Amino acid sequence: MAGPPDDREDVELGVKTKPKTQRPPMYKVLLLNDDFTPMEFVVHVLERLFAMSHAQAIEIMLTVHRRGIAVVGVFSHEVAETKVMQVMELARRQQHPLQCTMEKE
Ligand code: TYC
Repeated sequence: MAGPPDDREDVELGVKTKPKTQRPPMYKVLLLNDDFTPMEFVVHVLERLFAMSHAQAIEIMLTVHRRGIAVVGVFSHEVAETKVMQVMELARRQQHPLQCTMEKE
């Protein structure tokens, strides 16, 4: 910064500088349980769209099955929206009632 400290524009104008630690908001992608979607289909979706290992996918699927809901990943708004759409589209094509949603972190 050129000049003495009180020459700085933000000091003179009293403009608040945004903290450097500010990050864009992130979104949790959530998978919901239902009584009809086959477990293997949920595992397949988690492997294919969330790049999980088979073991990880089984673990998350079982968490959703037992607890009703689980976070499957945290992404930017755009990526989260795309993931939700892809899950819903795969489920729709196979006529499974699987539900996926997103929520601001
Ligand atoms: N509850 C389903 C069953 O017993 C399996 C399931 C798991 C469905 C996770 C949805 O997000 C889900 N077949």
